[in-house]
Amino acid sequence: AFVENLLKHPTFLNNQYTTKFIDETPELFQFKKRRDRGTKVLTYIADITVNGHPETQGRAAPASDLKPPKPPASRAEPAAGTRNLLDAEGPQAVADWMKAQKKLLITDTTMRDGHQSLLATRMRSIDMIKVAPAYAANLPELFSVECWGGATFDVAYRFLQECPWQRLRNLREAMPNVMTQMLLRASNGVGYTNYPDNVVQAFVKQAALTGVDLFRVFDSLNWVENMRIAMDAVVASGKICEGTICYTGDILDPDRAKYDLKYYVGMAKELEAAGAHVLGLKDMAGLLKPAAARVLIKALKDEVDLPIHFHTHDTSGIAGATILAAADAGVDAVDAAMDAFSGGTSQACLGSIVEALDNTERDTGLDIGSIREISNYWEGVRAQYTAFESGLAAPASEVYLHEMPGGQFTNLKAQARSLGLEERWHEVAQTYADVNQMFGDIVKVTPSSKVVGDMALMMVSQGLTRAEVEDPKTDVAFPDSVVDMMRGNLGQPPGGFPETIVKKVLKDEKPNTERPGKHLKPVDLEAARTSLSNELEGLKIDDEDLNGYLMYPKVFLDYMGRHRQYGPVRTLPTRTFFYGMEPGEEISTEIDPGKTLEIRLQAVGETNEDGEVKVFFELNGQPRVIRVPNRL
Ligand code: BTN
Ligand code: 3PY
Ligand code: ZN
Repeated sequence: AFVENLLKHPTFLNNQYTTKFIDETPELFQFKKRRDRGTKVLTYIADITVNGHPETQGRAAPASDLKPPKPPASRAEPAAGTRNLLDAEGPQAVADWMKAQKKLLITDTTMRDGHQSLLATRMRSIDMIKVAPAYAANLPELFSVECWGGATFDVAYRFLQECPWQRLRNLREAMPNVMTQMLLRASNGVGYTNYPDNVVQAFVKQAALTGVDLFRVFDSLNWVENMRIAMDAVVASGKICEGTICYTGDILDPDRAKYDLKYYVGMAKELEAAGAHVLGLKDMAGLLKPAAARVLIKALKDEVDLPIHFHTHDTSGIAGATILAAADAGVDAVDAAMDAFSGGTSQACLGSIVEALDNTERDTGLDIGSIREISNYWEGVRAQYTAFESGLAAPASEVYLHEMPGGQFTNLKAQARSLGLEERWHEVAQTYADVNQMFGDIVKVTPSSKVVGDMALMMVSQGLTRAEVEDPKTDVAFPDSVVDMMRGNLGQPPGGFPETIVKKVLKDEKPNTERPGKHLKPVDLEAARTSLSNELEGLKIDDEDLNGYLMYPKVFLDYMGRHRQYGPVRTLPTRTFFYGMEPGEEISTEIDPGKTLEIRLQAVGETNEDGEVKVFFELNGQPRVIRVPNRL
């Protein structure tokens, strides 16, 4: 029961760290008193200074003398880039342009997959927005900047107390010439479950309006049927639809014949026919080996007419070799992360790829000096997030055994640790592989990867083997996510799920083998807007907020509750946000465009008999006293 409850805990449902905040401080949500934004921000700083931030407690802290990182200066006015081409001539023109390039095109993933895979997705918007002008000015030849979607959407609301839409809007403004890119889980949106078709459509429409130029659309079971709603919506928005294959197995291994070359070429053709402008090849675990990349890229180039955009992870340590092999075989674009956010479960090192191709036929044309400057900035950013480092100390060939996606690896490890299974990690890895086989050898990527992870943790903690789970005579309480997937609620893998496991999980219940969205009623969007407005005391709800609420109703409402209490904390320096302030320290924070608060912490008082602490500030030179409960 313990494991069951833990697995159902909302933070685990979303593969994130636990937070004690909502459970332990319900009174904050009932807080009604109207206060100005300055006071709210001071209240936040006072609270964190006295009580600490729940997410960094007990974790390694950054060096006490760490300075906020300085972004590099812009060297020129932003030169025209891919974004200008998209705006002027549309998505097909960008696809044609890609194919006509000799140079290898590069996407920088630092602002999305880089920190999702290395820092549990915890990078705050301000750290991105500060460096965005340097990207626009100094690296206008980048193909795109991946900066939105995947897990970043809910983590922004849930853990960073900021609006993901505002992040996108600000980045778009600061980088007007380079395409922004997002990761979209097709009918699962940026969530973990299949949404009604009209919710997916509304979400895509809004994302395109707010600032996404290129949508990488994938399905967690590689089911093209379940990608059409999202792909059609992207095409309708006028933006670039990157229909994406998720790579698993090993095309050169005759024992993994389910995912052979023919399978991938077939899927690529389906995606081309479904209207993709670009073909994405998403190797989320980093399983594509160099020799296999040569074969696969060549076959895809021969068999489909789309430009190919390759994404991989460096968990095994040889992603760089695979990228160079793919470049040799004619891949059009690849993903990499800025040096300071590369390697391990993240992407390969951007600067090293640029150097490796320097003065070759595939020379990227990117300026290595600008890359170094930007990476130096990211190095300073990363140092502020030591609390969220959960890294792999060395490359691990074990990834070819378990096939965990880079974004899941560290999270699953953290979950294993919290279940007391840290010493048994290699057993978890083996069991993850066993569960994959038991489920029929499926693609493992959010959300299907989470289902496999839930099952593996449950089996290791209960000491169950695959044979015992499959034995009709043993009684097994399956995690909810497994039941849901076997019901067909994430769609169908190639060939369907094995009958043995479906029967065992569902007993006499019949699974749905049609597209899940076919059976979901459309949401009445205007009714949802009205009821949300009513829950928020008549607040006017714009389309961005409505779409956030439709993806994550509870997460969004909790965010709004905290926003009312603490105001705009998104522009606080990262150190202040996670650790509060020291007496004598001064910071400034721009709470609205042009409205900057100068904040100085004077002193922190003693806790009085009511358990309250007075915190003494100067706000723009005026003394202010804030009282907060001491909850320690
Ligand atoms: C979360 O992690 O749940 C949201 C971040 C906000 C946490 C606030 S900060 C001040 C107060 N003290 C806590 O322990 N939690 C809240
Ligand atoms: C996500 O869906 O968040 C992923 O990164 C999948 O690889
Ligand atoms: Zn990835």
